[in-house]
Amino acid sequence: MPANGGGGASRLARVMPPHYLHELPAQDEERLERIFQRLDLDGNGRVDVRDLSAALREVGVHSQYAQKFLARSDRTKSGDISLAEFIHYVREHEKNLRLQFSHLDKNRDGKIDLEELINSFKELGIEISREEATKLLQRMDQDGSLNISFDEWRDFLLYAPSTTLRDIVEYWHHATVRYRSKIHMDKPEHTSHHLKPK
Ligand SMILES: [Ca+2]
Ligand SMILES: [Ca+2]
Ligand SMILES: [Ca+2]
Repeated sequence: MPANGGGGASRLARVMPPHYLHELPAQDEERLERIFQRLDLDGNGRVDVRDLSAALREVGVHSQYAQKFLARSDRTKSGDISLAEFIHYVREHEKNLRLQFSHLDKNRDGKIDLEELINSFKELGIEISREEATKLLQRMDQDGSLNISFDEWRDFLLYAPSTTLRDIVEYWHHATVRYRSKIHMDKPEHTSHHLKPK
């Protein structure tokens, strides 16, 4: 096995149970293209900080994260993001989100429940009440199942500035508006890819 090249996917396959690996690369690319097209408000094939700020406001995330997202994904330093830059960045970001998700999902059932959430905070040295933890969980829990699936985790943390648990928690607190209610109000196609079998 080569020391560096191409190890990402196979490494994931070894540490992740099958339900962590449900999405095929082609589906994945389509999903990211759809997100990009929604972001690109004037349809010029580029996403800039204005597009990002608008999208973030819509999901209740502070627009300071728009600049951070741009800084991390704009590889050419052109001040905007092409589809290729977007896909490249988000894939890497989601891979890291997946690893972090698996750390929190102690019993490996593919969901983060309230106990797992409280325990993870504790490990981090953060004291959190049950009520507070429940509120955080509900912000991310789009389908009201009282736990967090990987898709919910991934969609909610798309614009998180890093995937360390500390940064995730800080971002989570900043994402003030209930994500779920917003999604249900507009753009029903946003959720359809979860429901529609390919
Ligand atoms: Ca660029
Ligand atoms: Ca679990
Ligand atoms: Ca859920």
